[in-house]
Amino acid sequence: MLLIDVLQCKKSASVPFWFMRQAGRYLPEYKAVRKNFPDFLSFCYTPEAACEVTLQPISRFDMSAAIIFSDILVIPDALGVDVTFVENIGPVLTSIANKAAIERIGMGQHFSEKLSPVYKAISLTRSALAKDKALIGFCGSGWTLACYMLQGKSSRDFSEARVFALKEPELFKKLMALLENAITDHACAQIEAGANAIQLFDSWSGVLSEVEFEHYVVQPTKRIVAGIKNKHSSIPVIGFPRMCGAKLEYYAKETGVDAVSFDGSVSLAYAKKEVQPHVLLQGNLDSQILAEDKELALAQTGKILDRFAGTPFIFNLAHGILPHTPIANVQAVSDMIKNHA
Ligand code: 1CP
Repeated sequence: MLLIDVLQCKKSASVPFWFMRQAGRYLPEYKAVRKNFPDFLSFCYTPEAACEVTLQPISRFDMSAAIIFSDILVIPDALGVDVTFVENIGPVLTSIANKAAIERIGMGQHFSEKLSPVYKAISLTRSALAKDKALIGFCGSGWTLACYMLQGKSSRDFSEARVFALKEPELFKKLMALLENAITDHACAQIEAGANAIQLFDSWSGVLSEVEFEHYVVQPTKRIVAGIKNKHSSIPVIGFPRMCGAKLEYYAKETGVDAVSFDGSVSLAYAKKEVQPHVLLQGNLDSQILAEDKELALAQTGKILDRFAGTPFIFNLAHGILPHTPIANVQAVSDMIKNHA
């Protein structure tokens, strides 16, 4: 598996690539399956459907890895939080920003039973996927899951979640400890079902101050990575503290992740100079450029490849593929990466 070889720092002639949200609404074959499930979570919990859409982008674009079709919010769902996905709004959760609610949620037997369809989807997908392609499992990391659970919905700055953490430090600590256990458990179970690598999404790390970033992102991630490695020492972990800017170097040095995914909040020069000496890099084509302008996307892809090809590197986007992205643009970028020698 090219992706795993590179994550284990083996020399390779070609650049592995995959795209965040590579299974999604920009593909007509995804929409055809999606329309059978009015409820997004029941789609995630139907192993055959999740397996089918996980494989769709690989058939079209021949990426080096598939990422299991699921969502980060399956963890709050399995912990007993009420989670629904509302069309054109996104996730809506019953906020747990009070003592009684935090004390009510927990792992128990229910947790792994609820998530068993995800593990079934992983084992089906691993069997169906070509042997040279890696299968990536994933989880939201602690802060990002806490954001949705405390705020109850998406937000630009998650100010209610931040304020809760500052005003109720003991309750927040309790919630984060519970999440760290749940995330470690879910990551390990995905590995045991057949995932070859794990990505931890900390999508909302960019709203935090330096001190908050240390306590809500870096230290929890460090404990989660140690927990995963304790059981599965050879499985690579990729961390994605989205939009964290120059805090990325510290995250890379401190958390124990094997690789970091980076976005446009740092330059290619910064990533190469400050981060690559510590961990492998994955990134960072702008998703909007990919959606809007094929020529620009190819020019940017060329710049990224010129900078990083020949070093251990995984090509990816800065964030997920947008639903209006033309298939031709994804095809052109994929072809360019594959033909880059
Ligand atoms: O109907 C649909 O098609 C809903 C869109 C959708 C999809 C395709 C959602 C709702 N989730 C997903 C799948 C998903 N989510 C994957 C699949 C694997 C792949 O990449 O192909 C992954 C990795 C995720 C991860 C995820 N979900 C993140 C982390 C990455 C990121 O985008 O920052 C987050 C924050 C979520 C929450 C979520 N799920 C869906 C929505 C609309 C949201 C909210 C996003 C927000 O708050 O802005």
